[in-house]
Amino acid sequence: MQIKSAEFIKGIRGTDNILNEQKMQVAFVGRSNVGKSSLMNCLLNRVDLVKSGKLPGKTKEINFFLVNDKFYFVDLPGYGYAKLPLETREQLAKMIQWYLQQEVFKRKVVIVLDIKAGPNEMDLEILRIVQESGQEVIVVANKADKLNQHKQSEQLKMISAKMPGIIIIPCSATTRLGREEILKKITA
Ligand SMILES: Nc1nc2c(ncn2[C@@H]2O[C@H](COP(=O)(O)OP(=O)(O)OP(=O)(O)O)[C@@H](O)[C@H]2O)c(=O)[nH]1
Ligand SMILES: [Mg+2]
Repeated sequence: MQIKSAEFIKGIRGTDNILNEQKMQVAFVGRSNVGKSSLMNCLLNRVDLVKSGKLPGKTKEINFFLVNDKFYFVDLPGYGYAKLPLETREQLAKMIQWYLQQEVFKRKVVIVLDIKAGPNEMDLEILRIVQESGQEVIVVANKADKLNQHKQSEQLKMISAKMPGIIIIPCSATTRLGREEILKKITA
């Protein structure tokens, strides 16, 4: 897929008319700091369209980006950032689950993992929710640039064992590894 255009439309925290539009939503979910926003910039060939950063907890709303005037990329806040107050973490977790349970025209969910850490309970819970509701899921293991080839395949095996039957795509927002493969899945 060629990215011809990408623009920020809006950030939401609860119900909104954008959810009723007849456009596919490609949602990026995962733990705080795994690189969801960076990966979106990489896929969209943009440096800083999606706000990313050194401080975890950067993304606080559900942000919609219109791609090629055709579908939305949806950037979700990360979960589990330990330095946020428990109440805030719970609110964010609720918002993510609320969004994933909204019935929309069509949705694909990209679960972003850190290849070094693999999935935690919340990642596995989200995988269950998404699979039970029959939505398509794409699992990517980001920050592969931090590991050598041998370590990468070890980690991919570990992740596969925790997520049986799912293809795990190794990727890096930094080196753009895996970009084409992810875009293919998104548009398949
Ligand atoms: N080495 C390396 N660093 C990365 C990669 N992707 C993201 N990062 C870095 O990881 C940090 C977090 O990236 P973000 O894209 O803000 O992560 P996020 O998942 O959107 O974080 P939240 O919005 O807090 O949930 C930043 O310092 C990025 O530069 C990658 O593939 N490789
Ligand atoms: Mg983010």
